[in-house]
Amino acid sequence: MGGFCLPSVLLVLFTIGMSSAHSCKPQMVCPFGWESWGGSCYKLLEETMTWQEGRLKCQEMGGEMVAPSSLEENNYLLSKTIGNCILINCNDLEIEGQWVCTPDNGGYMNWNAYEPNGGTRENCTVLVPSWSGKWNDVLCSKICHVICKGEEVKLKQWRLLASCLIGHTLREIPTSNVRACATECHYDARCRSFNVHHFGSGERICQLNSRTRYEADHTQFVKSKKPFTCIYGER
Ligand code: GN1
Ligand code: CA
Ligand code: CA
Repeated sequence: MGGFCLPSVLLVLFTIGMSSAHSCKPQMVCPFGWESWGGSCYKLLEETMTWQEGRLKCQEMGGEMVAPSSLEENNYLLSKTIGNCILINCNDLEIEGQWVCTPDNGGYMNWNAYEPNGGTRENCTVLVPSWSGKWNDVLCSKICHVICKGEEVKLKQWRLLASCLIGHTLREIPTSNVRACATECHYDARCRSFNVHHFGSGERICQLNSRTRYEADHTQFVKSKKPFTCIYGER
């Protein structure tokens, strides 16, 4: 449970991800399923796709297709790699030979020897694992892996109560802990509160709710039978 400010999240008052009076910095987190590296968050997408599709997909997920700004970051991407190319968010579509990267990566480039060489035919960029991560300009229709990059965010304060809100589930996620559930809720614009159900088997389920207890019928806010079989969280 590293990262919690209070001695035990389930024993004392129920607040997590907080910056409390002393000894607690605001906790920066990546969304569930994204990996934290160098103060940013990264996600390797499962499917391969074109450069344009990769840009859109990453934006839909609240990030940008990655354009590394250092050799360290380039090597990090290389270490994530499966397959034979990763799309890089740099292009010379507008003006041939004038490479533009998004978001601005400070002008970092890592072209392989004799690249870029494709003239007006090759206007998109890939990182080539078999070239130790060096870049190649390629056709924008080339199908490659995509890594999205996003910002770490402050985990907001959550009030936790030994209850559950019934009947307003947006979606359920198995095998989750309270913090992961809070993070998941944070990243779902529709999520207003969450429940974590603890079952006898040790299994936990994270339920994202479309309402808080104030917006629901009070009979739907049910006290946990044993102390922590159900935990409800709201901001
Ligand atoms: C590939 O397939 P070929 O050899 O014509 C590559 C070029 C590289 C070149 C380097 C679509 O071209 O971008 O510059 O190898 N084309 C694609 O040898 O990946
Ligand atoms: Ca070009
Ligand atoms: Ca090329």
